[in-house]
Amino acid sequence: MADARWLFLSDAHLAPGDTACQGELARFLRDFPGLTHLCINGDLFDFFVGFRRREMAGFETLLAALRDLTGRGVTLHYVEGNHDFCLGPRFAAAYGAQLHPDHATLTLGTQRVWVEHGDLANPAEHLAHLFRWLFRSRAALLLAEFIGPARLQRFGRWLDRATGDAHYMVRATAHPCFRAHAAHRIAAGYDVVILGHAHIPSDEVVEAGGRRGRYLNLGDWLAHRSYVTWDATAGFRLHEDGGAPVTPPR
Ligand SMILES: [Mn+2]
Repeated sequence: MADARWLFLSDAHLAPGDTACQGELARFLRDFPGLTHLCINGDLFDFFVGFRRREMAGFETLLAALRDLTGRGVTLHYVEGNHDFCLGPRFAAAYGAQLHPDHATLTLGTQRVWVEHGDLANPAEHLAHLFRWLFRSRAALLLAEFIGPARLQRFGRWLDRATGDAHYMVRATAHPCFRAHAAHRIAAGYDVVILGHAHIPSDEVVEAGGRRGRYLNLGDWLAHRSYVTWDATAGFRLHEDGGAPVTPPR
């Protein structure tokens, strides 16, 4: 564990067939120095559902990169978001991923870490909550198998265009919700809470329930090229613009 180097990243919102964006992220992951653990914290894809025997088309570049990483021994955790969900056992086996439909809990060094996409943090996102519940129901999964990946993807893209701008505005003005969500977990005994979904990178000390913890928001890969790293020496660090750390080691 002494040489472990973690990378946490979310909200790339990769579009099917966009090999330029997928290629850039694939190269970033492939060339990331010393990477031992990758944790994707949701919304890697703009719309992605796991099928029992089929794969959604147009994401081959990035999926091949994930398979290459785990093939060379990198541990892959995938916390599902509100745009990529129900990935299921076939996806886990194909890409060597450990799936977390709701959240992941980790211990890094001496710190207890809670990782969650964050779409449930904002009470104003009624529609997103409804879709999360609806899409993960057994009936929806059966219906998805019937509809098939190609038609479902067209539906997902339409849904995102129809609701995306409104959701973004709701998120952008709601950062206290994400901090409050983190405070709740810190009060419950976690030391570090990592969320995504807000598309706003953030690194804050949060005091709650007589405890002191840290709230990190990954921001997004889509616009900020932001991400978080952890190693035993530097601890957690937030990076922006695909490079230099915004926060010093602590
Ligand atoms: Mn999201």
